[in-house]
Amino acid sequence: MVAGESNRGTATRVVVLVLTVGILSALVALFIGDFVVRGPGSLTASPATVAQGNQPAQSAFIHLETVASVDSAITFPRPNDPNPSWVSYLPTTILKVPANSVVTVQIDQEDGASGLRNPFWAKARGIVDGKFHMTYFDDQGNPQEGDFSAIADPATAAHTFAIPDLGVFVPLEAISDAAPAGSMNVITFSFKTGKAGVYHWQCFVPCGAGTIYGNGGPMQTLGYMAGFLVVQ
Ligand SMILES: [Cu+2]
Repeated sequence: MVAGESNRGTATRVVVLVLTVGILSALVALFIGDFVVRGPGSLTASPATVAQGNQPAQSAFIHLETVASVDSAITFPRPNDPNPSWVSYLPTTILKVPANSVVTVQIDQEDGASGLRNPFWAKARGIVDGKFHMTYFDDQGNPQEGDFSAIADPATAAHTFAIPDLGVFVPLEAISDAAPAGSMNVITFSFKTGKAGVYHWQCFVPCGAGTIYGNGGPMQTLGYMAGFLVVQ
């Protein structure tokens, strides 16, 4: 072997190595970029428009919807979702709210019952006055309204709205089988935020139908049954 051939061999190996590293880097960048682009957007609380009795001056309002499948949304359609058949909170699960304030949440609940595995979560906790307001449909399909500290039967929970680190747990009653098509239960409650921080929140009903124990898919994916409350 002459020296020239050896140099050419080395040069070829270097070129192959550089190309390989370059291609791998590009793939990693594409993967991360795709995740960032497709990740859930955020929803910033708007100033509260409804007087809430004795609540502090600083207050905020968040409007959400829970659906049996993303493609059946009434209030917040989310076209081009990668999982249109998944159960979900809408429009997103990344919620931005002010620190040291009262946050009022309205949830348009349209899903049927999955039931709570632990009846403990049927009781509301950590909310202002200990009660949530709910308009709903009874067993006869008649519209009803009232203030509740719990849902009567843990088996009729569709979802929960829970922020464990803030002690907030709210059960969401399933839509009655007798309710007219396209109906929703509207659940409203308030909770207080303290210091700034990022708090995980999630649903505690194993509502991921078709997954192991109902705890896969939408229960494990940001933007469906879990998210972050950004207190700022
Ligand atoms: Cu759920």
